[in-house]
Amino acid sequence: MVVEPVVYGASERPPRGDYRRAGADYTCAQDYAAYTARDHDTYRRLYARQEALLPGLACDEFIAALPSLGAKDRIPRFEEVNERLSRATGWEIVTVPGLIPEVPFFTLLANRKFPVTDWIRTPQEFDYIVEPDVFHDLFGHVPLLFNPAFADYVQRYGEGGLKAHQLGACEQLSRLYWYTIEFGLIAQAGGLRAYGAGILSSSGELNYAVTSPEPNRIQLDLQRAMRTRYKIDSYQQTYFVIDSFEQLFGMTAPDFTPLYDRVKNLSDIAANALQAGDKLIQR
Ligand code: HBI
Ligand code: FE
Repeated sequence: MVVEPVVYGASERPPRGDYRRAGADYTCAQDYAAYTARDHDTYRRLYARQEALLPGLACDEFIAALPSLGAKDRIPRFEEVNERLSRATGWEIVTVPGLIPEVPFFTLLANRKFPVTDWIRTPQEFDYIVEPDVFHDLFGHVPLLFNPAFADYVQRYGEGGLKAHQLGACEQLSRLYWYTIEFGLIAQAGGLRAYGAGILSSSGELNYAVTSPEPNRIQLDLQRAMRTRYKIDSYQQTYFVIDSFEQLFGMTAPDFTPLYDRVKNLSDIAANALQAGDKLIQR
């Protein structure tokens, strides 16, 4: 789940995180002492509920890597996760107070650093939260960084983001992020499975994305995804499907510049629309 870093006017509630803690690169230290027993219990409950939902819905690689997060009954110390993650794929998670601007975000990814928010939602927000908290970022995003092909894709996405920023193509690239890293589906031997963090960390959308007859499911095409608008506060109306993480990595090998040039002159596609040429994927 990604919400644009919003400038909070005086009338709106301030961002959840304390950005005064952050340095120039927007990273800070995980404030482990600040967690209350209630915070750890919220994490334990979220983890237990989501783990029980995974079989038959989450991709094989996610299920295999999840135990690498370590503790289930408390919020893990990020440095504990990093001991395993850095050995697996050379990635490390860094702490951020919340959503950060695009260029610092892309810069971190390009350097194999994944930004993980360190605060956790309140019990009242157990079922839904607008901004990414530590459960969304850690449970949703980090396990697949243990998979080499996916980890390479995320770094290449970060490198592409810095290029996109120079070309004024961030909107197109954020759609690609949304429809892969956040809400992507993958076709596996057992059937369709989720690999996107926004799906994997959601108690309701995980079953919906993989099994509901309502949404469109389309074979991933970069241009099509970059043209497609998305919703940030409801289940997706369209999901894009890949065949493997190696395929996803391979798709992003060529320079995106000609792709941006084409997409910029084409109209946006509504989140629920189908287009001629869409390769529909059946559940
Ligand atoms: N910041 N912490 C954080 N996490 C994200 O996933 C994130 C972000 N800032 C911007 C962003 N995602 C999206 O706009 C990307 O498409 C760039
Ligand atoms: Fe996310």
